[in-house]
Amino acid sequence: MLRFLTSGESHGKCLVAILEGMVAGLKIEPADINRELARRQEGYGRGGRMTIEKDEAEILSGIRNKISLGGPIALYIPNKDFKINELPVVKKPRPGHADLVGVLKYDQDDVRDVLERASARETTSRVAVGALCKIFLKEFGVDITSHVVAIGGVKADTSKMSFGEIKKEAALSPMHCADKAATKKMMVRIDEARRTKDTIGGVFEVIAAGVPVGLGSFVHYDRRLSSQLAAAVFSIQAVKGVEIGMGFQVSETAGKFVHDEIFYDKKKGFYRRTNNAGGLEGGVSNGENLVIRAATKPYATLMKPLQSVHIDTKKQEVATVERSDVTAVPACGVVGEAMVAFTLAQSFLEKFGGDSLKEIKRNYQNYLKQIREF
Ligand code: EPS
Repeated sequence: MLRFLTSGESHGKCLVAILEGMVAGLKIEPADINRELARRQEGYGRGGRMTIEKDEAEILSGIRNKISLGGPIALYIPNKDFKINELPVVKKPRPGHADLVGVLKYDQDDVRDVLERASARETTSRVAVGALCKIFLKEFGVDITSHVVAIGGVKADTSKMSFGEIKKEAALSPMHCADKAATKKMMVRIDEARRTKDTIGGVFEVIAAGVPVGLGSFVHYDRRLSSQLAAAVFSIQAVKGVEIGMGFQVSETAGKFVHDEIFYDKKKGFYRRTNNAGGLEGGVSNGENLVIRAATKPYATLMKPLQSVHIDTKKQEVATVERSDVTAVPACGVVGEAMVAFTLAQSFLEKFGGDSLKEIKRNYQNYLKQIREF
């Protein structure tokens, strides 16, 4: 079973991740991990922290001469802004953040003891783990990308674009948005939110191409790939909604416009001309691209703070103001890719098994033969 743990506080010494269950024999280039970490730091609308940090992972164990050994892989990412012991106490919880529920639940008298771990800085570790999973999935021809499809109500139109075009255009956009005109409007929207000392959320979409038919299962609720992917993406800080394929729109559209008709070609096998299902039917991947969208709430630290209550005096006061982002949806998309990559890697290992890359590839090829000969 593939699993991972993360540790670390936003302004602590470092962030740590351990990925356990990865096969032996996988070639891992540290640059491939660091490139993903750099992508997570991008995006117009970020706060000052991203100019301080240059996230880079050091591989502590599990890899020898750039090849995975099959044991746990431990990653260490130092924080440049390491000042957790000097930071002031926080007494006025921010509405929308984990601040208040955190102090109540963990019986703390300083909100800092909560926010340091609740911070989305933790997603750095997840992206490092996701990068390892992406390297693994690449061996099977799976490619994952993300793009921002809405910010503060400004929507992108990418309906006519292919996976390749979206990936290329999103990489060129300061918003990770594949629609050039929308990128500009989104940046104006962010400037406006900054000016009014407000924050905004948005929607990102993760697409996985090259996923074979048959990952996940309809036989039991916790084996559905759709529910595993939704849970993984829902676990990202600030996410308030997750959709697959056509998503909520299916509820207002007639069946004939929703379900993807089935075709057959000797070379391609079974295929579809549309992908409203987002690559998932019956909780199982159907061989089309996986398409998962997530909506994030506006970020909880407002420079013009909302009403709150001092946790000691119980007097009405405005919430604490911490350095933060106006928006971070492009970064959320990169974290979404990582969570999708981890979930797919888990699913690959479960279906095809094996302790070495060679073994799982052999099993995978065998399965592809079964599908071809069906
Ligand atoms: C983040 C680092 C944080 C914030 C953000 C995400 O840096 P700092 O708190 O030092 O300014 O920019 O965290 C939050 C939005 C949050 O609510 O905690 C990062 O590395 O992504």
